[in-house]
Amino acid sequence: MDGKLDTNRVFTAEGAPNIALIKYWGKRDEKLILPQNSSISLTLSRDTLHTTTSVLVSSKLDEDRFYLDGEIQDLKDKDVAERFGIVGIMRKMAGIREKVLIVSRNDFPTASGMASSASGIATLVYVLNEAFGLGLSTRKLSIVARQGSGSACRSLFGGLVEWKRGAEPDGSDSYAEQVFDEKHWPELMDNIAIVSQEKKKVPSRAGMKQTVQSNPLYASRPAAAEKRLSELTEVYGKKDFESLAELIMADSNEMHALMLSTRPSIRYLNRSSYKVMDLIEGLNLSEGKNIAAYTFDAGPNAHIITLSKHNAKVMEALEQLKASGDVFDVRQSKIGQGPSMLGKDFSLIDDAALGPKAGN
Ligand code: 2P0
Repeated sequence: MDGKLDTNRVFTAEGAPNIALIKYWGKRDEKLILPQNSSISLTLSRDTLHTTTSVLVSSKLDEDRFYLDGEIQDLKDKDVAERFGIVGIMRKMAGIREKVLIVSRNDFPTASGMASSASGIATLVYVLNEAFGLGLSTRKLSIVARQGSGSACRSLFGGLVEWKRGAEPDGSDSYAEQVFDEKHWPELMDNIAIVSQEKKKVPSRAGMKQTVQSNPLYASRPAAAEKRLSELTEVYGKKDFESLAELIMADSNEMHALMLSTRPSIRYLNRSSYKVMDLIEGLNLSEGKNIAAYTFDAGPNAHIITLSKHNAKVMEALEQLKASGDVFDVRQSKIGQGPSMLGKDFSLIDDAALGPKAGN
């Protein structure tokens, strides 16, 4: 039994997922999580989707404990342990031995290709930096987060964020960096059309390894992604939505084509995902220009990037797919900021009992 814990020392932070516009799908180092190519993403608004994480560090805890969405996690489970390794890395950096109680909550469907691991790990690394008194720069935090889950490093910044591939074998130059902040293009937004809340069948980690190892088409991917990334940065700077949309859809389709042609074939998109693609392409055709772009992560849910002035048309078009039962919810998100600390009132750790507050 743990002794009485001082809940005045709870630290709480909030962070958000990101949606990659140029995708990361393949590692060159499995352990350090070093990618084959740089990637770039938009951080979503915490008003729409967020992770809240509370941490208590105490010598009175006799073991690390981690609750996710109200359920205690098995830290001996391989997948959990791989991601939780960042706690050990940060504890070592801080030179402390105390155990941690972590309570984390997502307000979006976990493991449905909605980047919950990115949001969760970025928020955890951010709050541990405070709880352990480390004072690391956001760049350093992105290097730690990367080792928990690659895409997590991008959620440490707001706006348009690049995860640089880097070249060093120790990963010291493979970090995330803000390219444009969220104020650069405030009209830009992401409508997330939820077509499924099922847990994905193939975890990204195993899937991308399979693609790199087995797919002869993969050879052309890293250079193509780097080229597209620099084009995207340029058109984003000029706020050229027409070109941005082309690059976004091309990169999503290229990644999903590589998944499809992996052996054994990996298919994350479902019939409803294809209907969203048809709908957006039809809308762009009828408008005579691109007013929206679809992009998909390792899951069937569609992210529809558009501008606020076109949003009513996009939402109206999506009504058709709601009526047919293909889309059952749409979450609208602006482009958001990186994580931030919350006050004591937001603590998810109960004052009396050891564990999450009721309802978490
Ligand atoms: C991305 N995805 O760039 C791509 C697009 C999914 C499709 O990063 O093994 O959870 O932990 O580094 O980051 C999902 O993979 O994989 C991902 P690990 P991660 O957002």
